Amino acid sequence: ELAEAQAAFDAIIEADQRIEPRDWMPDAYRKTLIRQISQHAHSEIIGMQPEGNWISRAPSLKRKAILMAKVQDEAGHGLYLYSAAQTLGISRDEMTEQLITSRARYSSIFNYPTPTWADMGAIGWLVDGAAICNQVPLCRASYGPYGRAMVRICKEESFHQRQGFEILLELSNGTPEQHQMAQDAVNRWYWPSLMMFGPPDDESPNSAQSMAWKIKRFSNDELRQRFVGMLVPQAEVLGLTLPDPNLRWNEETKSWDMSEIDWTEFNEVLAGRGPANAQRIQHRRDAHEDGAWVREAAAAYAEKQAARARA
Ligand code: FAQ
Repeated sequence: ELAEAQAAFDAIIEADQRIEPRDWMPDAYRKTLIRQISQHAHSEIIGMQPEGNWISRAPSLKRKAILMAKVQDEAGHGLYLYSAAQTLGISRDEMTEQLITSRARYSSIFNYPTPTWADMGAIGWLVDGAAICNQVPLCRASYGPYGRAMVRICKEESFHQRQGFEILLELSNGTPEQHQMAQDAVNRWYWPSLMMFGPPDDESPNSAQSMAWKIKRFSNDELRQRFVGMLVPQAEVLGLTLPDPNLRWNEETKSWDMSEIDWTEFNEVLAGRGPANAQRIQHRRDAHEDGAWVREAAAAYAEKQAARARA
């Protein structure tokens, strides 16, 4: 019977169709999806912090309204993704507990500080740009609830990416100081944004199986290459440079030559020793504790409504 279920699962994957929550699936497939989707959800939620830092200091009312809307979208993305993970049999409480006790990963990128307004531009352009590059193929992920969540998320990320580009364009064409501020932000965010795609293919333990299951459609290095190719012409329009003197198109290999990524820095951030790891988790933990009364009130209200419905 198990062999039959496995064969049915394999046939769905083979035919490029979707696995849905009630379908039988191998334990390892379920586990890998819970891992990836919950990490992704945590990234959206922790990712609100670096930008939240600038809501009260945005340079105009219009910029403040746009930034608030963007950060609110990120909360929404986190919620769809937690819901998608819940369809696999893990509870929201369990995922939150894993995050605030530092047992869960979230994207390395959100462990860097945001000292200037130009960082809002660099995050939109580079971080959302990398997110789109990574997530557009995930719209076709074999697990239905994940793929469908990605469709809407990608539409919103496209808007986020444009707003970041526009912030940098305006700064780049502003005063010399503003131009320099934009360039400094790009210099600080460029390498960490390349690290968002994960370790090199030959050091990526999960890739082969995730690609066989059609969760991932492209390897980490393939997507990183595609991302760099997107950035080069956009940096030219911005009048900003990418901080890699070795970056050039190689006609022979049909790929971008680039300097070696500092994988020691990546591993340090993953080990919890990045510039802002401790602060991000502390802030999330405090918010969770401060919000306890809201969760209790909501549960009490839901219970009262249910009792009324029963009466
Ligand atoms: N940071 O074997 P692989 C956003 C871990 S976008 C931290 O290659 P996999 C939008 C990896 O988990 C950011 N950890 O793993 C936004 C694994 O550890 P584990 C979120 C990383 O899963 C914008 C180990 O290294 N996007 O939030 C990172 O096949 C602006 C070995 O790696 C997603 O999560 C990293 N950068 O490939 C929000 C996209 N890279 O779990 C606010 C969905 C690797 O075995 C503001 N996720 N690791 O302990 C994915 O596509 C994949 O999970 C990868 C990693 C590509 C990230």
